[in-house]
Amino acid sequence: MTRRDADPTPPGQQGGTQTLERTRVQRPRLYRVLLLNDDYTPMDFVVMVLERYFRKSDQEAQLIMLAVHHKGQGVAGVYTRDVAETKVAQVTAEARRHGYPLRLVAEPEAGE
Ligand code: TYC
Repeated sequence: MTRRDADPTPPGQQGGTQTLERTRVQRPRLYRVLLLNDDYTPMDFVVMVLERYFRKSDQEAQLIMLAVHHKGQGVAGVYTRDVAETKVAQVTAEARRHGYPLRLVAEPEAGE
């Protein structure tokens, strides 16, 4: 792309040189928000969190909650870093308000 305003040529010498500027954009790296199992957080609370904070349907939320309950952890959602960290903070705060030990972590997707 040529940009007149990026051309460092002083006034009066214009017309000789133009600046060709190429801009490369990169996709932001993505982070998984992992939900970790524990023995005390009620199943209904985890399902509510998945629906309200991670926009899962009731059916999806039940499946993810049960997978975490049986396997120890599972993916609640995948987001850019700021969004992932905000969700971890918001859900952790909500769990603590209820007195539940629910834990979540954000981790970069493999290979990134
Ligand atoms: N294991 C919990 C129970 O039996 C339920 C649970 C599921 C807790 C998923 C946390 O991330 C979690 N009440």
